[in-house]
Amino acid sequence: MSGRPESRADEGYPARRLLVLDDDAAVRDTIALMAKRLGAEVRACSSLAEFEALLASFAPDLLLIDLMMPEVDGIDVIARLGPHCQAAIYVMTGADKRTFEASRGVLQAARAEIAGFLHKPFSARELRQVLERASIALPDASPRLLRDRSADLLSPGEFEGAARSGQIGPYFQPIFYADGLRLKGFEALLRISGHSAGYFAPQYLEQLVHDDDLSTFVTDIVIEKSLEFLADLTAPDLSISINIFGVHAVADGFRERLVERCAHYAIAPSRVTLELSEATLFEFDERDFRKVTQLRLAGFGLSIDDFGTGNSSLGRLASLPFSELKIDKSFCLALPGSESAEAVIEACLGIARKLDMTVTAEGVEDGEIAVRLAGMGCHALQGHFFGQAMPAGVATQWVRSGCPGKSA
Ligand code: G
Ligand code: MN
Repeated sequence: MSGRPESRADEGYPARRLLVLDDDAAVRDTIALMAKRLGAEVRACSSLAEFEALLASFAPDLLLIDLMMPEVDGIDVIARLGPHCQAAIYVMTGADKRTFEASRGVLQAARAEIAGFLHKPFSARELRQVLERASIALPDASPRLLRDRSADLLSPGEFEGAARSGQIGPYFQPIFYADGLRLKGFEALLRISGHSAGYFAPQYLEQLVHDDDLSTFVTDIVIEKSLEFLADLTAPDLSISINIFGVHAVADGFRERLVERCAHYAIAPSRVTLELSEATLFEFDERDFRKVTQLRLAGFGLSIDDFGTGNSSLGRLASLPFSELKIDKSFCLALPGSESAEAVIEACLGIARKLDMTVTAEGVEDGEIAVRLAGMGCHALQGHFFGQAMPAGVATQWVRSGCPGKSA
């Protein structure tokens, strides 16, 4: 950083239009000064009336809203913005940590699209990260990058059409060993080609959950394309993780078909990990337990995905032969300031150690968190810091050229 100008506007980041709502004049002035230096255009205000007027006249693309103001309730302000607000919303507060975390939970529950949270006092560097993140509109950008995407959303009929015509398939996101240097493999993530730049809305997953025929069709494509991708890589150390709905994993004939497809591509089952969400476990009965155990006995890795968000009991986790636990990204994203997220991650690592499971942390967005998670004992790391999901051809080229841009 030494001697570099503060402004990033000259490095290809489009100027941001930032609107700040805070009752404290000193905070408003400081943020305005920091943001201007970073090349953003700034307006700041302290009342709801001014805020709403500026929202219309200034048309900000980034909002920074204080949650603790004597006369305005930040949570209500955000609730009033409604789903059509085009700006990325960042909230800030100087509340104590647990209140801050609870507010964050309330906001996330009420409105999924909060772009980020800043705990006061924050540094110019933290603000810079916010401005930069909001500026880089990557195609596979995290849902935290805010745009109202409802206009892009395919109707259920269009979605089914896209799936049936082969436009829905896997992109591949890299997973690194915790040293950050060695590639472990990829996770196959569903994306729609040629539409919404690869974004996959939660509504589509819902549709798949409710349409067994369509989800079976899509799952078969994902498995086939993933195995084909892995075979093409011609790198026998690399593995692939595939998300599977519980109902498919335990369906009659699934294991036999998967064994046959792996044999077709000369891929050892141990290189294929099936990810089942923690919530799935809750629905499993005895027959399902047997089917899942048989998958493991056939040599496949079994991963419990989004761990920490479902309702599974530790007893269930212990009685199934999972080989990997994937800590849900919400905990890793919250890690910088959240003691409760740290507690959950430590508890996950503790139980995994006892049950002889490896641990992969998802949602690793910066190097400091990567180092911290590695230090805590995670085996593998996945997230935008290491790379976004890429189409098969791009991912193959990326591996062949030595994984450029791998950061740690
Ligand atoms: O449910 P599962 O854990 O398989 O979901 C993975 C999802 O997480 C994908 O949609 C992927 O795009 C997203 N994702 C991957 N890496 C990151 C990251 O670093 N940050 C965030 N916010 N999301 C990520
Ligand atoms: Mn997953």
